[in-house]
Amino acid sequence: MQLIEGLKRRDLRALAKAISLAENDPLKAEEVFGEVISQPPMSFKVGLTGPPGSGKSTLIRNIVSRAVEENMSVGVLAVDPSSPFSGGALLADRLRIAIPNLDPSKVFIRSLSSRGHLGGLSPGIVVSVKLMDYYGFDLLLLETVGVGQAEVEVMYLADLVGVVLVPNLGDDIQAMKSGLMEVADLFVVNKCTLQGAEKLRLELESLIENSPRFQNALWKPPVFSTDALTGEGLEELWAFIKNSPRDENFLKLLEKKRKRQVHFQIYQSLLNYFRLKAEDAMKLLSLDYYSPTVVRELIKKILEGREEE
Ligand SMILES: Nc1nc2c(ncn2[C@@H]2O[C@H](COP(=O)(O)OP(=O)(O)OP(=O)(O)O)[C@@H](O)[C@H]2O)c(=O)[nH]1
Ligand SMILES: [Mg+2]
Repeated sequence: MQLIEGLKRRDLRALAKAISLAENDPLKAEEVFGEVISQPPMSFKVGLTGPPGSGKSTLIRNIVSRAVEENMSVGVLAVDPSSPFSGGALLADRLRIAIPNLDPSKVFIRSLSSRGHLGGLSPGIVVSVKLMDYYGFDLLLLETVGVGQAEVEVMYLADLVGVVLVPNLGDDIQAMKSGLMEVADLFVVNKCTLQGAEKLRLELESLIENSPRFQNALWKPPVFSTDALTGEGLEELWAFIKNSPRDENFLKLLEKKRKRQVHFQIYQSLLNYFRLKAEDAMKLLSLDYYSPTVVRELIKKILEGREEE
């Protein structure tokens, strides 16, 4: 198949087409690309998540610039809860403006919607990340807004996760911080020139110090203060990201994370399979009440591949 040949040649147009197929027909994509992408991870994947407007895309823009300066190839996947276009398209436009001589063979940007028809993580995401991973970018950046379970879950696909926060988000941020705490390997206090930035940084440091997750852990998330517009603190953040694949403690963490990634990928893939098959099967059902017997029948039919009967 031409598309597979293209993927093997690391042709970016083939990658773009393959992702479109994953978006439109995830089960088919798993079947078609299964063998090609059944490989150990090839790209170092860095995820950024955090509240809307905290500056994730602006930080990514800076990171891409730095990486390109160092002759690295970069893939960016912006995952938007609802629209597959707004976030990624905007990011791509801004990147083109920020880096005028952007070599299209070095930088690949895509956006996907994070949620599927029936809610939960959109079935195309796992395969899309795997496809981008297979391409073997020196750096693969994933952006999701840190609101909603599906969005935060995308971060389970990343090797290193940065949670981007900004000062003065109000009290509800407290709850969110604890949710984001679960996925964070590092924190970024962005817009650090705003009032309250130092307070937020201290708060985070004490949260990390007291969090059961990091008691006796070999990894404690560092906290970076940045201003993505002026570039303050970006060198430190970039140096940290760039050097982490060579950090002994990080490599130990990564070993655990990679196992969890595989579990997560398999789990999502199973969920998708049943979700999509069930969606088809339910179109043919007309029941006014819930019946476990019917559910069991459906499971049997799906497993036997007879769901279209
Ligand atoms: N003052 C200041 N403004 C910033 C900084 N970083 C980003 N901004 C601005 O904040 C706004 C949101 O930035 P984005 O990078 O789009 O934020 P985002 O987190 O990607 O937003 P969503 O993808 O919508 O969740 C833009 O107007 C940026 O110019 C910063 O460090 N300081
Ligand atoms: Mg964004």
